Amino acid sequence: MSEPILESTGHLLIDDFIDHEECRTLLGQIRDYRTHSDLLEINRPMKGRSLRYSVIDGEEIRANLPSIWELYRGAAKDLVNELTGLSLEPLLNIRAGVNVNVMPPGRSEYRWHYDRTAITAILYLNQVEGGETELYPNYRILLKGNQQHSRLQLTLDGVLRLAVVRRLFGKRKVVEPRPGRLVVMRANRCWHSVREVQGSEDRINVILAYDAPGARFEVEDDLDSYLYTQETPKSKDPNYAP
Ligand SMILES: O=C(O)CCC(=O)C(=O)O
Ligand SMILES: [Fe+2]
Repeated sequence: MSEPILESTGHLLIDDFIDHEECRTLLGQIRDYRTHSDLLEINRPMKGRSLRYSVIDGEEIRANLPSIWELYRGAAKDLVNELTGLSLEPLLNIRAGVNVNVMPPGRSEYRWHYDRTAITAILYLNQVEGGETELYPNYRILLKGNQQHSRLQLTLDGVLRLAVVRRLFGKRKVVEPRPGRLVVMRANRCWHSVREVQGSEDRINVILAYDAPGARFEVEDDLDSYLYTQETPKSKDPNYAP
């Protein structure tokens, strides 16, 4: 097993995880899916960068996009475990475990956030103008276990969100979407977002999330309705338990 380099770097970029031909095949399958199913459009205005994207959730992927489902449970999982030196698994929460994000040009962007999971891999399927992922790897000071939704964690997160603190202590990485490119990150410690998509083509990528076997997340229900439904959220920031 290789050294768990991810722990020190917080993220890793791998070009050509899959080749361009495979990207075209997956894009074709997503295009076919879209001819019979409407995408779910999510619009959550925020100060600064908002969340404006469309998504195919994991339940839909399992039922309709078997190649992506297999990639999630096979090759991508194996790579993640090799990179982390851990035995992580796909999430029990299938809807959140694997997503296709579709971001049309013009107004799409993805707000700053941490993911709920230990590891997320982002697989880009095409090249577009704009739509770069911005990340601050290993930026968060994450408390242990059930303190992760404590007042102290909220305070720490609030301090790290300040632009001045980010400038002083953060190391920002900018990743441009390229077909076949994979970014693997320690997602609950990596502050990340997506810049507005420009040009004329939808930005399409696959989000693959992993965690310890049987992991459960306190923020689950509220965060799922924020990310995967058009319901009004119960809290302004459901990344955090109220
Ligand atoms: O599309 C990206 O580059 C990142 C999306 C993201 O952070 C997410 O879906 O949680
Ligand atoms: Fe994310």
